Amino acid sequence: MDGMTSEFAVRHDWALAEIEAIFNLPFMDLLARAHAVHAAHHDPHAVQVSTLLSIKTGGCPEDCAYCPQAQRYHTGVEAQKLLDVDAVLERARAAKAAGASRFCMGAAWRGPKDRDIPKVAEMIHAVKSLGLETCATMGLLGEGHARQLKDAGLDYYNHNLDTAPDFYGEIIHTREFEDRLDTLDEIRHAGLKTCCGGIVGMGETRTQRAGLLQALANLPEHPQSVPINQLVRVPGTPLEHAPDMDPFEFVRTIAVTRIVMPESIVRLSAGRQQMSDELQALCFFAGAGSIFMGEKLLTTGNPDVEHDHALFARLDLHPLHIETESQTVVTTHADILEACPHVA
Ligand code: SAM
Ligand code: DTB
Ligand code: SF4
Repeated sequence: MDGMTSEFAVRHDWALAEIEAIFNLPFMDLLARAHAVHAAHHDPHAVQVSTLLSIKTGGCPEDCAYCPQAQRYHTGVEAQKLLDVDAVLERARAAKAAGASRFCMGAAWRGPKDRDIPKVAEMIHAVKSLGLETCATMGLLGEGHARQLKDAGLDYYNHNLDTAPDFYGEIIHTREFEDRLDTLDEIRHAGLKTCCGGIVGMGETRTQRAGLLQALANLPEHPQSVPINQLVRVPGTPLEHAPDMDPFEFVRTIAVTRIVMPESIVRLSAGRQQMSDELQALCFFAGAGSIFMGEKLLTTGNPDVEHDHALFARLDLHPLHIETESQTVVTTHADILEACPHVA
């Protein structure tokens, strides 16, 4: 295999030292290489747009040190019951009108109970029939859950590894890294697409960031969607005073993700509200091909939709065109301008 071939190949046998060596490349070389991989596998002018909705907020029994929804931390997030289907549909229609092609529903659960599944299945079915791709993130899945969600019309399930195996124990104590791998197996075996990534900026080392990417890239299949979240430091959580991370280190993380999982779509995920437009442009160049659009993530802020549309226009980016079984999703810039005429 020559150098070019191996650079673009899909591999599942990454050694930590190899990933660290990519991380340590001179910044410009790293970005050039990541962009070449990006352009070889994807349209670098297209960005997949997802919108998030918290369908069950707060009151979570888990202890994830980053999370504003853990009951045990005093973050001001009020616990709410599961939303009803009509409320979810209203938000999904608005997301579609703003240009989203995927709608992701998040629940602050350790995992769903058997009795929750029919209610969530109804939501998934309703959202899917709008012509949107569907994604759910609800924690650990029990026996048969993934299959029932798939049958309801779910396309993706999001379940993150969050951080490197050797840093994980400093962040979460109420579930093990292996529990996450088990849920990822359930997702894959049910025929769902996997959305799986992690968080950076929690005080981990560069080697540990490489360790997270190694764990992701050496899964039996690369997740189709890889969200890279920058920690949103929420007052009241144990990580509210986590040290600043150099923004260029974040760009490096996007670039290395791009290189080690060349066919996956890398999402520039949480933390965009804290980033400049220029930093986001570097992330798109380095291989980010997806964002969350909408004023809120789950409980924290996200850039204004108008600002994102204007950013796309300034960077000559356009939303990724996605054909669903039911209909074609709004995708062109002209469609968006029609739906939101106030966008310049
Ligand atoms: N409860 C489910 C679970 O933990 O899998 C689903 C919702 S949970 C909020 C989904 C993901 O959001 C987490 O795995 C984490 O990666 C991300 N997340 C949560 N709080 C965050 C924060 N403050 N900053 C960045 N990412 C965060
Ligand atoms: C993911 O990796 N990031 C999203 C989504 N998957 C569910 C969640 C980000 C949450 C940020 C904190 C909040 O808004 O509560
Ligand atoms: Fe609960 Fe998920 Fe937050 Fe962890 S990340 S505390 S499981 S809502």
